[in-house]
Amino acid sequence: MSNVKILNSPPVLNMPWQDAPAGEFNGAPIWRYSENPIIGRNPVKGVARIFNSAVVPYEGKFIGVFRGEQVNGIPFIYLGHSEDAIHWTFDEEKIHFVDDEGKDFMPVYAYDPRLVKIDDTYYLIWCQDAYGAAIGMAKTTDFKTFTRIPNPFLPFNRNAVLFPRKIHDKYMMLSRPSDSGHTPFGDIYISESPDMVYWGRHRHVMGKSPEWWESVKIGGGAAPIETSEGWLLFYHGVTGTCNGFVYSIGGAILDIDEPSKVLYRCENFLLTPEEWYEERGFVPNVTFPCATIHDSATGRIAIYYGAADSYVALAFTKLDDIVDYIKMHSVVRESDTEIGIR
Ligand code: BMA
Repeated sequence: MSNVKILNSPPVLNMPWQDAPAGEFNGAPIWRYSENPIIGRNPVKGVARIFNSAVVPYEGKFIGVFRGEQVNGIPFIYLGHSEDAIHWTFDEEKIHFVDDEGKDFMPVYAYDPRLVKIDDTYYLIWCQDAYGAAIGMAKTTDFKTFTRIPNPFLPFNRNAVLFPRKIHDKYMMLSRPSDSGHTPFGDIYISESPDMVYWGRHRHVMGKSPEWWESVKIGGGAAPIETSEGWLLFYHGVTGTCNGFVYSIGGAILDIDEPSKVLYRCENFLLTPEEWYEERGFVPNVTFPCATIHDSATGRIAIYYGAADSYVALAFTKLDDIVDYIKMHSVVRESDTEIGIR
C-alpha cells in the first residue's frame, strides 16, 4: 500500500464524503454518492439542465461555475453557492463578464466551465464561440467581477484545463484541439504561458488509445491534483458505438516537472455510465468529469461529473487507492511517455 500525499493544497475538512459501500470493487476503487444526482432538472428559473460543472472550496463553504442549458437551448455559465458542496443554490442571472475596462464582454454561449485557483485568483476556462468553438477565459478574486482574459487558443478547441500552479514559472494548460462538429478524434496537448496571454511550446501529452473505452478521443477533465507521485489527472475517454459515443472517466499520472510525460495511465476506465442518470438523459451514456474537491489531510477526493448532459453527480475515491489502482493497471505507450514535441 502506497502512502501518497496531496501537495500544495490546503485541507478541506468539510468536503463532501461518504464511505465506500461494503464489498469488493469490480474495477477501480471509486464509488458514487448514494443520493446522486446532486443537481436535477430545471434547477433554476430559465435553465432546463445543469451538468459539466466545476466547484471549489471558498471562504469555508463552496462555490462553483455551472453549465446551465437555458430553456432556449443555449448554454451559459451560472454561479452556484453551497454550504456542503452537495446542495446548491444558483444565481438566476448568468455570470456577467467584463473586459479590462469594466465594459460588458459576453460570449455568445459558454459551456463546460472549469474553475482553478492559482495564488489568490480564480480562473474560469470554458468553451465559447470565437468564429468557431474555442476556449474562453476569465479571472475573478471575489466572484463578483469576472474579467475576461484573451482566448488562449484558436478554434477549434473545446476542452481546456489549467494546472493549479505554475511549473518552471509558466502557467500550464491542457487542451484538446478538435473540429467544428462532434469530433471523431482527439488527443490531449499541453501549452505554457508566461502571462496567461501568450501560449506556446505546445506539446503532446497523451492520445486516444486502443483500449475500447477511449478509442475515439480523450479530453482533460478536472484540474490535475498535485501529488507526491505526479499530477493525478481524471479525464474523459470516448468510444463509439452503433448508438453514438460513450463517455467514461479515465485516470493518468503526469510527471510533476514535465507534465507532457505520462508516468502511468490506467488501461481500465475508472467509471463508466451504469446508473440511470448516466445512461438516460439529453445525451445518453455520458460521464464527464470537470472538477474535484480533495482534502490533503485525509487523501479524500470527490469527483464532480456531468451525467448524460442532464445532471451533476458525485463520486468518491481515496488518493492512495486510486493511485495504486492506476499504477497497477498502467499501460503507457511511446507517444505518452515522450516529451511530445515533433
Ligand atoms: C462533448 C461536449 C460535452 C458533452 C459531450 C457529450 O463534445 O460538448 O459538453 O458533455 O460532448 O454530449
